[in-house]
Amino acid sequence: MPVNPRTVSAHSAPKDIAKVLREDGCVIIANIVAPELMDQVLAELEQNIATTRGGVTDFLGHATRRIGALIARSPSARSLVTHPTILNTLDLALGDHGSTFQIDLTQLVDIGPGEPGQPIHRDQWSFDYYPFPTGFEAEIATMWAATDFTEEMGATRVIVGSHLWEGDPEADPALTTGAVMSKGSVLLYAGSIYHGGGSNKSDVRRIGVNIGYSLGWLRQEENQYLACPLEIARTLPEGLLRLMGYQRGAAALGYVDDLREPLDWLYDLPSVHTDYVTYRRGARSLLRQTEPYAPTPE
Ligand SMILES: O=C(O)CCC(=O)C(=O)O
Repeated sequence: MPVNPRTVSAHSAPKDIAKVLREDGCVIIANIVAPELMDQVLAELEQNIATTRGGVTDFLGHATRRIGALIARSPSARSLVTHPTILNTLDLALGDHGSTFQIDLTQLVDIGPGEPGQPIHRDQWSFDYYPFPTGFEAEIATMWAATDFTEEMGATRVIVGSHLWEGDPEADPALTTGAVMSKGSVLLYAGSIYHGGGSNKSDVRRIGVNIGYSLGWLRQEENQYLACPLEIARTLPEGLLRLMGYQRGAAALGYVDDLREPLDWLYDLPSVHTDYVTYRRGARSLLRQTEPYAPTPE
């Protein structure tokens, strides 16, 4: 008998949200942002949505439009990426597995009427099907409801508890349930959980904003350095830049030229060397800096 994803309140403590995520592989946070914020995201992406066509494979969905580069294209989407409840939950859920974490991808997923269900999959398969140990999360995604998510409209389908399945068995779609939620709510789901976009049997579009996060030592799915022009990057808050990858993924991963932090490269600052322990202690907390970056040369 399929089990519904659990829903928690927007005022829940990150440790309680992380607990459900660890136990079930997914959790819905109800009404975490105002529906108007989601309208703003859609308005900022209107042109992109209007000029984007459906996908070319069954996986991408022929009646599904996917729009990326959300940090460059939608200033309002940036506040979803850096939402404190999400970052604090990720810190607990991903934190043990790396010095830091980063954005994996940003993508609006607009499922049109008549679209059949997406093949059920694990997002972590994108890491070349590496067999991560059961219970080890390398990636956690969010799906923000930019419209209501109903069963009929194609709410994301999940198999609660499947993040703990050993190996990669074939999943029976009959085991899935829809992550039903209202506009302004968010579904968090582990890279190891079986899930997929639902079939849209309604006559309206189901639109979600999919923002994924992965361990700092993995390659990002969406290349943030190329997806966001440098002149826009230089206007962004420090924490967001660090999440985009302008921060080493671990002490020696992703430095530029003379062992420089990518953020120092962005602002043409000299290199500051840190040892592994110092780096690991400080890196994750810096993701929470929400002010525009103000470089202070030595
Ligand atoms: O649109 C959805 O609900 C899920 C999308 C998804 O899982 C994917 O595209 O990998």
